[in-house]
Amino acid sequence: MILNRFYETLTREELEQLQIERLQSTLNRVYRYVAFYRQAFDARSVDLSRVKSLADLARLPFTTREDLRKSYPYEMFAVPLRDIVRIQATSGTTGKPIMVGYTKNDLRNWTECTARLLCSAGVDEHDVVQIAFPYNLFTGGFGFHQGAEKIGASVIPASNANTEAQLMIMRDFKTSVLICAPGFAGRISSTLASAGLHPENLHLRVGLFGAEPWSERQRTELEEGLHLQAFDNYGLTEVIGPGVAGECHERSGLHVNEDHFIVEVIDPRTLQALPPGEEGELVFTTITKEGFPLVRYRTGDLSRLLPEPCACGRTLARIQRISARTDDLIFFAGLKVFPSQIEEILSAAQGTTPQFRIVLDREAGVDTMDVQVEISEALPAFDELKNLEKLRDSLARGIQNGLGLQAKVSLVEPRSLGGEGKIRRVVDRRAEKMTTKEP
Ligand code: DLL
Repeated sequence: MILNRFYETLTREELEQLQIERLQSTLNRVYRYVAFYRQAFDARSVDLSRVKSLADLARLPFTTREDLRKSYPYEMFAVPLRDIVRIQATSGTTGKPIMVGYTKNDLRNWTECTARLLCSAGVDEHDVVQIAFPYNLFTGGFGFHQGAEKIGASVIPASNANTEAQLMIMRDFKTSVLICAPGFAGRISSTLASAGLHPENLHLRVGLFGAEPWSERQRTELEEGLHLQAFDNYGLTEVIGPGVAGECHERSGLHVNEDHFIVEVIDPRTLQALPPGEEGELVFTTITKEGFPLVRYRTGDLSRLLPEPCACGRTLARIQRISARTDDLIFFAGLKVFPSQIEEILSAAQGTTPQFRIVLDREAGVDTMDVQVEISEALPAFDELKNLEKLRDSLARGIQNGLGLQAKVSLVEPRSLGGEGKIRRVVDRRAEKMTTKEP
């Protein structure tokens, strides 16, 4: 099913014409209203009147997460706050989050984008859609909610209720579509199995999963464990949230909503554009957004453009499922965190920057995080057990309060994690246990 046949099946020439018109208008707006872009374009002597084709994009500067972090809270907004009707946020690399704003038009376009992905997964007005993404500053809950209502489905904002409550709703309300992170879907599946229930007791037929990396193996397990057809969905808060790209029934690549976002793939080292088929970092330029437009935003996500036409009939380009990231972003229990954010909390509590290591593992299908922190020799009464316990608890509390993460903190002997600068910051043992099933 194609929701918006006009835009989803344009010829390449028609699409590029539309993109360039929308790009020009975006560039003029950001130059006029966002100081960051005015300075960045002026520094490169960009003449906007000479941006006449998509190839000219390459002359424009990139925008990075660091640029957005520095613009906290509102400096990247391209309209006055009175025109902003929604604010969402993503966690920053350190300290402050990245705030994004939507105008009424932005919300309309975002709704259209997620509605398209729901439609391409076969969701319609007869479906009961259960959204098990949190409804908060994170974009997953609200983003899909709007789209599912547009389709006319019956939407249940189950949000972050626990797996037992999700299952009860699912069974009693006859949920047919589940939308959440694949890791959480795995936990729902495990809870179902441990309750001795068969997936046929449920009425699920479609799952839209995303917001974190997952594999084909996880797809198979979720399909077996929950009796549904699973679709991959990709997006990021800075660009809009969910709705940037998603799979159609062919399930071989995610169609990018290219009438709203121009996608490029670049070599993250040379920053040069790569030809279709080659793996590199995804870069997006928004071309309809009013509140928070972005030019050449470096996502840190590695993927490739799939050049062949898709059998579904859509002409929108496809990207392959995200293979990895260029940075050390950790995906943990539905949350995203950079080691630098943990470091910041540890140093604030300890008064010094401690050596630390983050060990990620999986026990009984659930992610665990152990933050191993070297005790400073300067700490008074290092040998007093009570002091150590206090320190450990206060670090764990700091991580919980600051980042919402439930992590175990282990205090280890000075210099036991290795010499200065040699520590492997993150040890992820989950890959070999990347299964949604109980061991
Ligand atoms: O995760 C938006 C979203 C919500 C997408 C619901 C899909 C479904 P952020 O919290 O800003 O936004 O995180 C964005 O998550 O840069 C990727 O690294 C990762 N990510 C998102 N979707 C996928 C996916 C939302 N399908 C960051 N596969 C992105 C792999 C994904 N990684």
